[in-house]
Amino acid sequence: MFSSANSSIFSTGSTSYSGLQPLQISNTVVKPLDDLNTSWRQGSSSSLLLNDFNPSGNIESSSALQYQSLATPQFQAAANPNPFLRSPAIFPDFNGDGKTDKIWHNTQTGENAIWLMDGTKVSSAATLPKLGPEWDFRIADFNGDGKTDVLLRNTKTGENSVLLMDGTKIASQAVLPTLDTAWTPSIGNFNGSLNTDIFWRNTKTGENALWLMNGTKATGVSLPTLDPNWTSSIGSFKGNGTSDILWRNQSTGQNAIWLVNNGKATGVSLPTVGTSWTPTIADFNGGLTSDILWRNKDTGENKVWLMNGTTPNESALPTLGAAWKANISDFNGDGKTDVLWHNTQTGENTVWLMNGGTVTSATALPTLGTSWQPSFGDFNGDGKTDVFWRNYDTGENTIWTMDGSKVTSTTSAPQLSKEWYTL
Ligand SMILES: [Ca+2]
Ligand SMILES: [Ca+2]
Ligand SMILES: [Ca+2]
Ligand SMILES: [Ca+2]
Repeated sequence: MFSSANSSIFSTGSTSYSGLQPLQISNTVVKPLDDLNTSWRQGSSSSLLLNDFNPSGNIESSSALQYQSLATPQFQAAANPNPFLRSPAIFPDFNGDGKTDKIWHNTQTGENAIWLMDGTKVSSAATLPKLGPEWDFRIADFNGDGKTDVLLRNTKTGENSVLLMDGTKIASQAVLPTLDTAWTPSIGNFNGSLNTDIFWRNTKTGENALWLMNGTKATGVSLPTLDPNWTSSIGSFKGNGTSDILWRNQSTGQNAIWLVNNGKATGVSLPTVGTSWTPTIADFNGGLTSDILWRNKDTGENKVWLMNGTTPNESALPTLGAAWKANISDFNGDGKTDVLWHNTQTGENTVWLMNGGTVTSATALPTLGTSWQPSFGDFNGDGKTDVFWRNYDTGENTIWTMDGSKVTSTTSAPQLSKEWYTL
């Protein structure tokens, strides 16, 4: 969700992965998923979801291929005070060491790879098995062990599978029920267990549902229907750390929040904001609840809604021209999200350190040519977000280790030919 998706680091909404090619996974470790599918009953979309899944309880998916048992969960010391910034469902961390890892997809060969990172070094690299080009993916942590897992979704057939990861190995994988391709998944945590869950939205019918996950087991819950003009982002507005849903009506500019508790959604209306504005969920005051950054794509205006629960308190921010793209992260490690602005026409970069609705400093960073695209993570585990730059013309990679508004080191990472895309 970074790069094209990186404007919505806290949003695992359906738009977040739009720039990604499907994840294809090759050969060695596991059987092809097609083999697994035959062991799981096929079902059609919403009827399976709503009738079979709800409300009668748990459906255990086939987990025929258990290659190894999961390691005892080990949580690293929390370097950043904000759990959203440490989440392995937001920043990939396949070995749970608190250092962001990289996931790669080769858009020509369909190969996939993982780099486990230790600061600016690649401590371990491995290839993942292969699947067809129609597979898309989301990162999550379905078993709550602090290690990133992967939801695979077949965009042609509606098949779904889960890979529970342990470093570069697939610890187990399982096939989940098939859902019609109109259903789009987002990752959140809707019941307060450590395991992340799946919010499903049907973009044709407007139906909504949750799959509460426990490892490879899904419990389905249906939610109210909302017409398809409404698009969802996942946030956390209640203050107990679990996920809620921010809704925006793309044709009217209306906004609303669903507070989700115990599988029930309670709707709250927010003020209407004109349709040229785009929201990004963040946490600018470190209150551990979501705030909203609004950017106007036509005028370049920006504003923050600091949210007190579901009540917005608006602050205007400086205006930046339309070529500037906002990327939110926490570059000084204080738990309050900051903004790195990247100008897609000039390659200029500027970092805003934020304190609530105030820009406490705005600092120009080095300019890189426009072939370089940023992705984000805390690669050395010090709680401060670093920047991974990839040159999509040459295949070069460079890491900026960040300390607030300073780039403390610029280090080359191994080169990968340009058709490799990174999350
Ligand atoms: Ca890691
Ligand atoms: Ca996991
Ligand atoms: Ca910060
Ligand atoms: Ca760092």
